[in-house]
Amino acid sequence: MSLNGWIDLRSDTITQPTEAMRRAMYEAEVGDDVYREDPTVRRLEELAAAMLGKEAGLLVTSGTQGNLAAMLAQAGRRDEVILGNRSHIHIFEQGGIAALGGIHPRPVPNQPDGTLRLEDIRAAIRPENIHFPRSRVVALENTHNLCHGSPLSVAYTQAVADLARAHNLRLHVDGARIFNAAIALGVPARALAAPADSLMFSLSKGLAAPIGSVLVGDRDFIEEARRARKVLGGGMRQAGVIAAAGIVALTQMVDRLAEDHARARRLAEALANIPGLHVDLDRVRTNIFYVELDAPYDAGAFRQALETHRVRVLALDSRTIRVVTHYHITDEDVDRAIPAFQAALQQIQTHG
Ligand code: TLP
Repeated sequence: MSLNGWIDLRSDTITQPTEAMRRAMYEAEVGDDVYREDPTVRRLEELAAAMLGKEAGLLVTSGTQGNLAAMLAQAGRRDEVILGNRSHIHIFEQGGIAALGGIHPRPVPNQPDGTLRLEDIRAAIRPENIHFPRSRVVALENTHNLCHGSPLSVAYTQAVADLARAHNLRLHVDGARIFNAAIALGVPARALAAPADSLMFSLSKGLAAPIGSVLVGDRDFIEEARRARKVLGGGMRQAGVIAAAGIVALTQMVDRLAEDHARARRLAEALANIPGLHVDLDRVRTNIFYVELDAPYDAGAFRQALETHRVRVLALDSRTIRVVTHYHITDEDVDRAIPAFQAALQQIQTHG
């Protein structure tokens, strides 16, 4: 079901709530969640915690708020977080951990597969010294958005957790797309979450809920995160209307993510065959992939040309576009998109 005739490959965030979600929202039993009196929010939080194998969960308004609340709960002013130089927290969250939390970011290079090398993490951990901030948290991202939607394995996540713990640091996972990672790797999401002290995942991306992410972790962490969420303005009242859609997302929309991965794969393989476009097929593992354009093609012009065919993508820089499959991208949309990419390239060749 494409949206208003558009094949919108910009992001899985554009997905709209399913009929079952809209019905559940309408029927949701609600209360004041700041008083913890919303039964639907509590049900969602318990379900999320159980699915991720953690003690407790906390509904937050967005992935950005979830990551920030997790950092505020685990690090203070003058502390440091070790994170990837291409991580969403570092690139796309307005530097919120520093701006609002006084937490210093310590970026280390993301490898092409989204990992941070263990030796780079080790080297970034601060020894006790009056000149240095104190290292408190290591943050990973799974799947890794800017690193080709790569999933990080259980073994790798465990290795980072072991290293972090040996130095008294905590491990946070930005798991906005953790269920995509689980499906791509063929492991339960709880196995990917097990090594982490805190994990955020999104309801509002591939799972198609309209709003919300959930933080999971142990009870003490969740209580701190609940305080942090409140100061960030995220203490919601009758939030059961949001949580109801989230419950549908978790019970009905997880397994189908495999279809998004298969369609991304098919589209990526077709685009890789178009002269002028490059896709690193080895890296196409989930629902996100990147396409590089040969010089002198310009990604911005290409994006515009694609829109004349009612296909939308994101241009990341002058050579790179991002393609994301999701609930509203069907097999027919993939069939229609392929000639559109071909035609758009010809258009910018002729006019550009
Ligand atoms: N990602 C969005 C944009 O912000 C780039 C997208 O279209 O992919 N962590 C990761 C890994 C994300 O990809 C995102 C959103 C977030 C956190 C933030 O989630 P929201 O948008 O709910 O604040």
